[in-house]
Amino acid sequence: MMSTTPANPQRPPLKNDRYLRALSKQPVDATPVWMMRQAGRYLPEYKATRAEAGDFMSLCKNAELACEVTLQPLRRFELDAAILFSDILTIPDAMGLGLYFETGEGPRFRNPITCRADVEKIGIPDPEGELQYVMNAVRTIRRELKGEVPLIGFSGSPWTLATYMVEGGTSKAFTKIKKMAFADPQALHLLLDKLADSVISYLNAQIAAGAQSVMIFDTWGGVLSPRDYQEFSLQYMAKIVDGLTREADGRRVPVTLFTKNGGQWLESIADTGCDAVGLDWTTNLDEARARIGDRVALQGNMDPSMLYASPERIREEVATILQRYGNGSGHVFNLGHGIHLDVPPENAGVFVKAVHELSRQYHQE
Ligand code: 1CP
Repeated sequence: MMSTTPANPQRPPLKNDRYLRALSKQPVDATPVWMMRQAGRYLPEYKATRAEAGDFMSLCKNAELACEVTLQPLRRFELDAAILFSDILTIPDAMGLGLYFETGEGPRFRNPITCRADVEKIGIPDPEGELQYVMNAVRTIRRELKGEVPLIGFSGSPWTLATYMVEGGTSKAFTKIKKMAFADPQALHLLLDKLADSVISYLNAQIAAGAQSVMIFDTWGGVLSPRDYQEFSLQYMAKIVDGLTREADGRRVPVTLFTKNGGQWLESIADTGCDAVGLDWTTNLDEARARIGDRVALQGNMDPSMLYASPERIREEVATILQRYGNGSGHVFNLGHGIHLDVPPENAGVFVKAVHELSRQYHQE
């Protein structure tokens, strides 16, 4: 049937929809590929724009510059998706925790959560209020993409956000948040519930502003025991999946859940009702596909450190991963975690090209 919807000049039809098709397991001509952290410090042009902005948060808060750095990797490589340039810590910042970046030390909070009273005080940020700068970036990027490739919106998982909020920054042992989990679980549940509600309204606002797919990063879910993962992380991601808008512009808005080190829980992650599960490199794609069958699509899963290798070795690894997934749609190629900041950009180019060239044989009919 012909569409009767008038064309929206802000939202032209997609020229390359491989990424969205693969997430819905519709046939594709080649496996789509993008890279976690594809905009970032491994690109000299990113460093230049960041210097122009001053610091990282000023870059996130300037829609034109955030759009510029989102598009930079797409000018170099034939990526099949763009990802919003922002950070997962925008929500805790909007909750009043005072995010700042210590040079070379990663994110920090001026006012971390230390007790139940702190949790009780925080509210749900308004996505078109304190977080409007993120929605402005989404609107600008969607317009400037001109329908070339889809735009991915994202958020952190409640558990992963809570680790930064309670630890006060990045952590190795997660003792403060685990102390809260085991000594005052009600306080942590209250925090996770507020975060889940915040993520739902934040991602739905990103979708309304133009994000065509969303991804939830659960970077630290893998530090929990199986039971605690279910209780403190997965339960809240399932609540988010339930609360998300799943269609926009007459098309499905696919949701990808990524738990780093979550390979042992693939079945339960798939059971949340998400469209795709992101994998790091510690699970083989053939085994993952055998375990979850055709229930969801899979995203991943090359070790990002492979991008230090020779072009031949990178191509060989891409070939192995494609072969493990096998024939048919349902695979979005990616790194198993973010690209490292000292990777030569040419090697990322070899990787992206190899995925397109070597995958066509798996999409013959
Ligand atoms: O320029 C700089 O010095 C800042 C480095 C940087 C960048 C480029 C940070 C600080 N955040 C980002 C952008 C970012 N972060 C994006 C968009 C860019 C893209 O993908 O192209 C995304 C999706 C994120 C998500 C993010 N931030 C995650 C989840 C994904 C993951 O890598 O596990 C996490 C855990 C963060 C927290 C964060 N923000 C910044 C850093 C260095 C970190 C990680 C700190 C840590 O290891 O604990």
